[in-house]
Amino acid sequence: MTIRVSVVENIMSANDQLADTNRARFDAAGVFAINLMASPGAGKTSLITRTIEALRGDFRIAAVDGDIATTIDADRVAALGVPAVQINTGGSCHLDAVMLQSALPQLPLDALDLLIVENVGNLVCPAAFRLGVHLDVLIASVPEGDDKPYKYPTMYRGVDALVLNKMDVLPAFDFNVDYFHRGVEALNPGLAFFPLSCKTGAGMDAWFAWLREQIAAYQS
Ligand SMILES: Nc1nc2c(ncn2[C@@H]2O[C@H](COP(=O)(O)OP(=O)(O)OP(=O)(O)O)[C@@H](O)[C@H]2O)c(=O)[nH]1
Ligand SMILES: [Mg+2]
Repeated sequence: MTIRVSVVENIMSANDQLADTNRARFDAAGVFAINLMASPGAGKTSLITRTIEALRGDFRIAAVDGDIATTIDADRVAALGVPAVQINTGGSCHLDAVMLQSALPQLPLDALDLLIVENVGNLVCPAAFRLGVHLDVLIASVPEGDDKPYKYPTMYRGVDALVLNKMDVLPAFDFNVDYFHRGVEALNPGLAFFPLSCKTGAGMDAWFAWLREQIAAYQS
C-alpha cells in the first residue's frame, strides 16, 4: 500500500486560510492593504517612501517590510514618521500569510487607511503565497531587462498592477518598452501599467492617482 502525503498542497491550503484571516482583519479595521513584489533592488522601498510622502496628507499609512535580514527598509519608512514593522524571514525568499499575521499586532490597524507590504526581493516565490491583501503590485525596473515578463510569467500573470521603475536610466540600457509591454499584455491583458522614476518623480502622478482611486473605491 502506498500512502502519498502532499505536503506542498497542505502548506498552500493552510496559507490560504491564514490569508483569509488577514483579509478579514483588514476589512474589520477598514484598512486597504497592498503587497509590493519585485526583484532585489527594483525600488520597492523607494516606491513606498515616495507614496507615503505623496499620500500622507489624505490617508493614514503604515508599512510592513519583509527582508531576509536587517531593519534597513523599515528604518527608511519609520524615518518618515509612519508606523513600520520589519519582518526578518531568516532565509525564506518570500513572505507568507503567517508572517504577515505576526506583524499585525504591532500596527494600529484601526487607525490606518492604507497598509503597504514590501515582500522579500524575489521574482518567483512571493507569487505562490497569498497574504490576504486587496491588491498585488509588481515593480519591474529598467536595469533588469525587457525580457522579464517572458521569463517570469507566473509573477506577471498574478498581479493587479505593474510599475516599471527607473525610467530615468532608459538611455543607458537596451530596454525596449514596447517589447516589454507586449509580453505583459500576452500574460495579463489590460494590466494597469505605470512607467515611472522614483528618483526623478517622472510618471509618479499616474501611480498616485490610481492608488488614490483604489483606496477611495474600497472606502465607499
Ligand atoms: N536611477 C534610479 N535609481 C533608483 C530608482 N528607484 C530606486 N533606485 C535605486 O535603486 C536602489 C534600490 O532601491 P530600493 O528602493 O532599496 O529597492 P528595493 O526593491 O526596496 O530593494 P530590496 O528591498 O533590497 O529588494 C537604490 O540605490 C535606489 O536609490 C529610480 O527610479 N532610478
Ligand atoms: Mg526594500
